[in-house]
Parts: sequence; structure tokens; C-alpha cells
Amino acid sequence: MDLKNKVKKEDFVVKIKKKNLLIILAVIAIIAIVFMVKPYLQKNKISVADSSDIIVLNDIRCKECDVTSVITQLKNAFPDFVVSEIDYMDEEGKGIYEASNLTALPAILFKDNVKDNANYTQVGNYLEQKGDFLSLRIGASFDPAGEVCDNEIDDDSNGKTDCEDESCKTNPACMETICNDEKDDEGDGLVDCDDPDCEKSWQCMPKTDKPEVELFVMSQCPYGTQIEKGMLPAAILLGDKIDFSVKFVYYAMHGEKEIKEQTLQYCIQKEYNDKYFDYLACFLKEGNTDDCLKEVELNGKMDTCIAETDAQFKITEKFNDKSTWLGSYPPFDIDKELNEKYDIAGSPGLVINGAVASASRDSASLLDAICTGFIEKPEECSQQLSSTSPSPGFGFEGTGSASTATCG
Ligand SMILES: [Ca+2]
Ligand SMILES: [Ca+2]
Ligand SMILES: [Ca+2]
Ligand SMILES: [Ca+2]
Repeated sequence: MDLKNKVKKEDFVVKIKKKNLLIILAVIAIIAIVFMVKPYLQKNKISVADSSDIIVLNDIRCKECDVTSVITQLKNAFPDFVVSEIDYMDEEGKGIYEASNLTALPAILFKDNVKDNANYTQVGNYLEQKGDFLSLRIGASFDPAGEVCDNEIDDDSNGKTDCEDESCKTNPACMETICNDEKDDEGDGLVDCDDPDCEKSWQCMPKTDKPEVELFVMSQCPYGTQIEKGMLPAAILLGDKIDFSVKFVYYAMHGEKEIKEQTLQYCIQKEYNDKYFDYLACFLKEGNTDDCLKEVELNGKMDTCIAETDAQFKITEKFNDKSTWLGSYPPFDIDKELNEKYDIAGSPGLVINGAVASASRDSASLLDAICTGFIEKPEECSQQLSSTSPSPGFGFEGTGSASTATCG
């Protein structure tokens, strides 16, 4: 190596070193600043919990843990309080959960200052001490330390993920939840009634070529007329592909008018069944029996049937003898045995192929329920009927909520 080359090489080395030195100094300066400031930051780090008066501790993995309305109520009741939401999956959330010995989420946690608040009386009775907090009893049931059944994670690290985990066995995410939609809801390879989850469902009743549909009502019960209004289009559509009848609850809550109407409707079905839907469609408008009898032109056999039926089931006799009444109501015995068989408790009650069914009162739901009873569904079953719930009471105007209210 000659001198010329040596000098050049050293120059190069020095240049690098100078550059390195600047970088090193800069890094040292930054580190020094960070170290100087960090303790200060840490010391003054304000946690969400510290800066709040009410902590709503929840878990985003829980689908049934919506507390939006509770938070709104809290903000209205305690307008001066800071309400903060913390998730269990955040370090702080998990810390609070464990330190407070909580066993379920969501949790609404107050601090002691709530006791000085004017609205304390609204919540005082529902608070229990949990660690440093006063926890509002809201009937929480989500265990954040357990397996969440539909997130593809083995949450509790026991080697079993989601539905494989024993604790998820009865979770809706791991069950056949709809037993008549021809879909394998949770993906275990078993569809509807083939899945043991559906074993007790009414939808897995024996199927027939001509389903038997028995609708139990009290003729003047607003929820009975409600389901009848929903039922009519479905029953008319299916016509003689089903064996349909309106039956009557074994007691009458709406007076003599009701028992007379029911004896009459029983006889229409017995003697003039092909005119029953016309009569019922008229009756459901205003409950005007006389007008509707004229409208459908029933003649001949009605008076005899009514007299015989009344005598056979001692309807008027029992109405006049209060010692036969069931509490405050007269018995109505025409369908007494069936009421007992199906354990009918009030109006309405729906029985399909001998199974007590549970269905909403709109025509689409009732058609769907009845069609569940077919071995092979006829094309009528794919028709779209109204899915709007009829209003309770008489009259086809207006709509009702999808309630499950009954007379009984
Ligand atoms: Ca697990
Ligand atoms: Ca899971
Ligand atoms: Ca299904
Ligand atoms: Ca299944």
C-alpha cells in the first residue's frame, strides 16, 4: 500500500466517524429527553377510570351486552358526572375487573362521590361494593374470562375453540336455532329436525299430507281476533290442503255474548263449514253477529244445532249456575277435552298436528307455521303473505305490535 492510498483511506475513516458522531449525539440527546420527560408523563398519566365518575366496563366480544340505553339513563340522572366506557380487552379494563372481583360484564361502576349526589336515591338500593367501586346490579351474565363462542379464538386457552368448548354447548351460536328453515344454522352438518337441538321444538312435530290446524280462541278476546285476522289469509290460501278449525278456550272471559257467539261459530263450522271463513271475515270487522249471519245467508240447520249443542254441553245452564264457574268466569265446555290435552291456558292458542305451536300473529308467520306441518310443502307455502301483525280487537284497519299478549 503506498502513502497516497493510505492518506485517502484515513480521510475516509475520519469522515465516517464525524458523521457517526453527529448521529450518536443526536440519538443520545433524544434518549435523554425521553428519559427526562417519561417519569413526568408517567406520574401525570391520567387513567380513564381516574377521570370518570361512572365507569361502564364492557366487552366488545359480547353481542348481548348492549348498554346504550343504560348509559343514556345514567347521563340523564347524573348530568354532572363523567361517564366513561372501558373495554375489558384494554389493560385498564381487565385490571379493574380483576381488582374489583367482578364475575360478569357489563358492569356499571360508581365511585363513592355518588353518595353526595342529589340523585343517589335513584340508584342507592341497587349498588353493591365491588373493590373500590359501587357496582350497579343490572343482571349481567357475560363471563369475559370464559370462552366466547363465535370469535374463532380459544379465549380461555383450554385448547378448545368456540363450539368445541364444552361451555359453548348451549350458546345460540353453537345450536340449531331455527328448526324449520332448511338451513344448518351452526354448521354441525345436521339440518333442522335432524339436529338433536331441535328435539323439543314444536316444529319437529309429526308431518302429514294434510296438516291439522286448531286455533283456540275466546271469540271476543282482542288477541283471539288478532290472530284470526292474521290466520284468515293463510287458511283461505291453503283451503282444503289443511284441516282447519277454530276451537274455543274452556272458559269465557267476555260474558254471555261470548259464549253465544262461540256456540254459533261452532255450529257454522259443523253445519256450514264452507261458509265459515266468509262469516268469520265479516265478524272480525265489527263483531256484528246478526249482520254477518244475514250476509252469508245461513238457513235451516242453525237453530237446531245451537239448541242441541247448548243442551249437550250445558252451556246456558252452567252460565246461569255460578257454582260451576271457574273463578270469575263461566266454563265453555265444547272443546274442553282438547283444551286439557294441549294444556291451553288462554286465547289464543295454536295447535298444528297435535303440537302446541308458537308463531307471530301475522299471515306470513302463520302460513310458515302451518306449512311446517306438511310432509311435502305445496306451492302455496312459498307465497308471500303480509308479515305485518294485525291490530288486536275487531276491524282490519291498523296494525299491531308483534306482541304475545293473551286473554287468560
Ligand atoms: Ca376454549
Ligand atoms: Ca372463542
Ligand atoms: Ca335450521
Ligand atoms: Ca345444525
